[in-house]
Amino acid sequence: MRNAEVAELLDRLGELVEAAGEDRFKVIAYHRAAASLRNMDEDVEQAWKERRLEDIRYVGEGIARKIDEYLRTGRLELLERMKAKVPPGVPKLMKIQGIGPRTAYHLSHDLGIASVEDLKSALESGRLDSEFGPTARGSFAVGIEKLASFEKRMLIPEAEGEFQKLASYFGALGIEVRMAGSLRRGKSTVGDIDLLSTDQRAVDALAECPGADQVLERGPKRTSVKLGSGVQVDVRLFAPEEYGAALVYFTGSKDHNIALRSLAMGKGWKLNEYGLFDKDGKRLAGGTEEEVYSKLGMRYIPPEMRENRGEVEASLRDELPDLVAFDDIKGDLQMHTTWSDGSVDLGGMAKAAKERGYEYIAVTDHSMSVRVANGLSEERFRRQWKEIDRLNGELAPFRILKGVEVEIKSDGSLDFDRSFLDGFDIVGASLHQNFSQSPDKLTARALSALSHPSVDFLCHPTNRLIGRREGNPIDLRKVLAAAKENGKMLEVDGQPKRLDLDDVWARRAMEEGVPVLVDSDAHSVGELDNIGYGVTVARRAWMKAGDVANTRKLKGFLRYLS
Ligand code: DGT
Ligand code: CA
Ligand code: CA
Ligand code: ZN
Repeated sequence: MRNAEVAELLDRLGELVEAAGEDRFKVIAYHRAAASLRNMDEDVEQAWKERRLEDIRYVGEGIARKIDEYLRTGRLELLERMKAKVPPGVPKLMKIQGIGPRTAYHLSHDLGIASVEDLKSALESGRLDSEFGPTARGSFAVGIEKLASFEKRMLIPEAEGEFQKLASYFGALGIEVRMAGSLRRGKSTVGDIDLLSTDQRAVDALAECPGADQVLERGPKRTSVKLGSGVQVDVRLFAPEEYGAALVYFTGSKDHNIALRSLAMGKGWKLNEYGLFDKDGKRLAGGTEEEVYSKLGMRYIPPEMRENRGEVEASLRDELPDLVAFDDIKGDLQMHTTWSDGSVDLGGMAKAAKERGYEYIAVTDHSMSVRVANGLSEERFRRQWKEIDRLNGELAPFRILKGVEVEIKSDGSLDFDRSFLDGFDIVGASLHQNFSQSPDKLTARALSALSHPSVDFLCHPTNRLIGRREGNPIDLRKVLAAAKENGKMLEVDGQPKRLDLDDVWARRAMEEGVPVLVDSDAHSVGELDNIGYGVTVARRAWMKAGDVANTRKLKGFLRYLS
């Protein structure tokens, strides 16, 4: 599959075109085609060989020609020309929040600042004091900070992908390794990958791993490498009687460890990565995690809960919740098809969902004012409903709910009026536009959707894009209160770049008694798996099956909706 590679190329081209200050529509077109390539399940090279590039969504004649040139020759003339035209570092500088093409051009072309590091040292040296006022300089500094903290961390699928590759590499050598760290806890972003093993060969094997570009540290009990992708991986070696304590320690979180350690100290014991010891240094536990927790008088704590957010106390009182699991989910309530911006047709999505064992799904294509996503008019929705009715006949007892992700417009009104919206089985409302409004206005938009009689849930409430855009500054306390008052649900969107609501707010929603639904927001068959990331968020939010609306069976869910 070269889809990711070609998508990357188009994104690069889009960035350069944007940096050159050229046509906005071209920029959007390149990025949109790139996203479409990433989303699709088919191999772009295959489509190319069969001369079907233009059948790919958002790939028109011009972009098809560029993909063809690249796959034929391994390079793209236009990209090279743009690289020559755009001063060095401009696309990179534009990644800093608050720096647009013009400022980036000025910085690079006139001031010789060709990288984020350059900008940082120029700011520190005072060299820019005569060029920019204190407000602008302050916002550059904030933007640099944010970029740095974003760029260092991976989203879960990337981290999982790297882990899978490593696990099969070690597996082929007959070496068992276990995952620890933030990846095991299911955190939405992962800094580096932590592995543990009891097998002596693991430390050398990691250093010799084909993907390892750079060995950062190599000792008898620990190796640390940097992979070609820039990801750092640590492997640490422990004796079998230490392994459980090591798993606890390196799974973390640090705050969880500190809480455990002080609990041990309270008993006059010592807890570290090698085991739990009494005051004479005699080993009390260490071989397994269960043993360590149990010796401390606790139930085993699932890794997702280990954030020192009350889990230690709950475990001591034997009040840990029985966390929701993927198998509890009976239906997926947000997904897109080729009717709007998905890459698979309705029948394809429905059949794939049925094969996954769901009892129901909701198809929630965008409504008409989301033009970039090819949003549907009333008339097109009516045609889609006919197709849904036909498919429901074919796939019964599996059920496709007629859904919509209806746009909340700038004034808080919805794309469709009530009489039309009531024709849907389920209505999710969301914001995709005009985020520059004041926090009050943005909050009012969400609240007005939550008071609309036809709306069932609010989609991705903050609109964050992890690593790229912080959530909107809406008042989530008010959103929770309104959802509760009006009996609406809030979404945990399982797209790894969204995970919105996040774990902290999902937990607050649950505590306030606001029902939450967990869905994939899939735009392709493969992305139906996103729901697993959403379930992880729900587990990190301490949710039981009963706290997630779509763990209900079809009948119960329909009753609940009405
Ligand atoms: P990351 O990699 O930034 O996404 O987050 P983690 O949680 O994987 O952190 P990492 O890789 O620095 O360390 C792995 C675990 O090791 C961490 O979750 C807890 C444990 N750990 C690391 N440093 C300390 C420490 O100074 N004190 C304690 N108690 N535990 C630590
Ligand atoms: Ca880590
Ligand atoms: Ca680490
Ligand atoms: Zn959406």
